[in-house]
Amino acid sequence: MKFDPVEHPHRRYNPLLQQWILVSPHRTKRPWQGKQEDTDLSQRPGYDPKCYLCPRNVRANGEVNPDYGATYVFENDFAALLAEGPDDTLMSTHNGLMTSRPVTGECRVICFSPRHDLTLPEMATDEILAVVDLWCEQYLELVQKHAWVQIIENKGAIMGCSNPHPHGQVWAGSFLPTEPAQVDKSQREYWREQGRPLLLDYVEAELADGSRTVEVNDHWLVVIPYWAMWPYETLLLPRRHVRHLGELTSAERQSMADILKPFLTRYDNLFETSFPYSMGWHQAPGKVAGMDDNRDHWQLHAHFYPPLLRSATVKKFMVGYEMLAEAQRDITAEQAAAALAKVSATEHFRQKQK
Ligand code: H2U
Repeated sequence: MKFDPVEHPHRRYNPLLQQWILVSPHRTKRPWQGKQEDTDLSQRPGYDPKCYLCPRNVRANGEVNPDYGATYVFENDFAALLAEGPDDTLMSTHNGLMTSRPVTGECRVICFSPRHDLTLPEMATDEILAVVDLWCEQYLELVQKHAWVQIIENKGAIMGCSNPHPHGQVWAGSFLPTEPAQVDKSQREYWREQGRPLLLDYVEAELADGSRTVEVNDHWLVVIPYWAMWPYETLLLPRRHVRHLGELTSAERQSMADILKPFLTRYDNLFETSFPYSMGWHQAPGKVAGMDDNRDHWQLHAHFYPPLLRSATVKKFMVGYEMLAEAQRDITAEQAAAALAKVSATEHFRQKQK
């Protein structure tokens, strides 16, 4: 039988995580009588007196936000990582079956805009650029002191986001977390074998192929990765070797803002909803105990993991087989890219509704 990736179940390999994922394209034909998510299409006010992220408002700990005009950063009042703690010692008993070690770090909240009613794709490009600049500054400052700086955005109630005000977070800690540790190892091995960054070779392969490309400009590429796990998962990648956000030129920062706008507009237009996702940057770690200082194998990249599958109300559940055996997806990466290519990158659905 001749292999047809649109008909035949197959597995694809994720070289960053060194894991396989199961692709079952024929499964999109199954009927859906399961859970439907709520959609919130209500227009929020530009300022909400009850929002703890809006300018001039009082936060949960009693502090007052300044009357900020663009972006605003503050220490998370409920930080998961704390600056002070016991010395890092490995505590291990029962032949290593019960092992732990203390960690330290800091967490910040980053407000993208004073406007309560906006999200990144609805912001002007120069306002998005202010967020890009903030990501770069936060990384450069925090990587001096910490092993790993994780910049994230959780968008939408479905992703557990507690507040619709446009914002992200930064968690910086004394250790290399599990996923970045694997991505470091994979890139290091590829670099040793090929003498080039893994993700730079990948960018060139995707640019030559084109079937998974969502957006491309002079400096950046957005693709549905060949090994995507979430239905509309994307990777945002620079087109040259860049190890971290601090190495971007001002033209590349501008160009990132230029590509985020149409790319995220496509996301929102796909199901005519403010597209929920978790996104985050992976980039060169700082000083890591027991690791050399060479970071040449690293290539900066951002992952976007949106949960929606069929519509604004039907999400992909990572349960059952996914939890107990292996991640699985229904539509192929190429089908997802084709669906995003069909919708407008320039006119946001909310503008059309007005
Ligand atoms: P999420 O909506 O993604 O959960 O992010 C909001 C963060 O804001 C959350 O981590 C913090 C929460 O701890 N926060 C404050 O630091 N101060 C507040 O007054 C409320 C929420």
